[in-house]
Amino acid sequence: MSTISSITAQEILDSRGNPTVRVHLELDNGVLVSSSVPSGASTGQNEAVELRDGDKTRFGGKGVLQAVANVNETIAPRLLGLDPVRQAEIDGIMLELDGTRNKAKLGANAILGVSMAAARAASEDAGLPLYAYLGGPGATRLPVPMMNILNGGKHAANSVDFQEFMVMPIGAPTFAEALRYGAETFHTLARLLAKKGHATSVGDEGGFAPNLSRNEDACELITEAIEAAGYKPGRDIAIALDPASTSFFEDGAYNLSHSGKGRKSSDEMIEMYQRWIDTYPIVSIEDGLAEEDWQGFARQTELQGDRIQIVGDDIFVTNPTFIRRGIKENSANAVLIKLNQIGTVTETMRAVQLCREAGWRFVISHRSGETEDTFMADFAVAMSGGQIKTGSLCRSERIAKYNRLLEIERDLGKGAEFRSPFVG
Ligand code: 2PG
Ligand code: MG
Repeated sequence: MSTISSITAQEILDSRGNPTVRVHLELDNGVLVSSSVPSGASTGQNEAVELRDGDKTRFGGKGVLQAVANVNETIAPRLLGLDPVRQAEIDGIMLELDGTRNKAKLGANAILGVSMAAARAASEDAGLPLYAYLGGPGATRLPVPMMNILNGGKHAANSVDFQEFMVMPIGAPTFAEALRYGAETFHTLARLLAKKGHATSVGDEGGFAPNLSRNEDACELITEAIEAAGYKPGRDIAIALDPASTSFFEDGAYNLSHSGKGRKSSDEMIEMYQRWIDTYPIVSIEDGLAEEDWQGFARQTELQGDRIQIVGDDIFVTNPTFIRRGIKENSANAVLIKLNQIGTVTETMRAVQLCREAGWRFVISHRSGETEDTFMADFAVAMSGGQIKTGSLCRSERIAKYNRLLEIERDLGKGAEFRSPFVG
């Protein structure tokens, strides 16, 4: 048995140039690992608290020195001497030390950094890759990627209200091929945009961020790009959306102000999605409605849930309490799973378990602020849900996850599975 001999944290930068937490954890046998915490922009109100210093003289108030100090001074002394395989106990001690409902005291960024580092140290100590340690010998399923190739909303400064337009290579035979389908479509979309006189600069997650006159144009352009890249829309490559509509829900209505399309009611949004589903090869819509709009979610699921995947992100915030309510109220049929929304590996795994028990799907997801840490790629294979959302086909903080999945697929060799949740 090896035990934790040191835990230290430091402030680093994420992909948007904002501070975040990196934790270094060492075992008494010399195993040394680190983990870095991601950070979101379109956050749900019930997410675990990301502790920021608020000191305007540093990083505009976004520093994380307090979270770093919480790791070094409060968390570390309590965990020294523990075996890192005792993940649930380690996470439980941190929950107890924090004592709040939403990790407001120590910060979910402090807690998650340690939680992920413990898992990684345990896997190294066991001589197993992280996915195999967390998922066991059954962790052989590579996820189908949702690749966000056109950005809007809070992730870009353009005229598109909806945050994410993603391609999903549902007909690819392997993960490596899925990645190639996506990359080719991405580059074809660049040429198409340039030809039509649009900008080809990218947003936070590496998708293009053109100024389009209608949100729907994004679906049209992507469908065109899929075809021009030599694929059949809907068979080889489908479309997934994350409007992130909490971010434009104001006074009880959806305010499409970026595109100047005015305000829409919940029902009007659902009608619009219906039209889009009938027109474009859409298989999944995440946060098509706002986190407060539980009724709208249930209505959309009732009307469209047998045709497409309805994913809840802001509404569930990876929190078993909200997921349970969603299951009871039929609010969706899938959950977006983000480690930092809930703040520990153990609780994230419990959220995934709830989905499995309810027969719901789940998608392991990055945040718009990422680092070179690839924990979530291994986590997606370990959880075997068959779906991952980790951005576009450029920007190394996104590509690092895809490259890690390529390695895992190679590692697994003939044992690797790649099965779309939307085919057969
Ligand atoms: C989302 C995420 C990730 P953010 O809404 O699903 O794409 O965005 O990290 O900004 O919350
Ligand atoms: Mg989302």
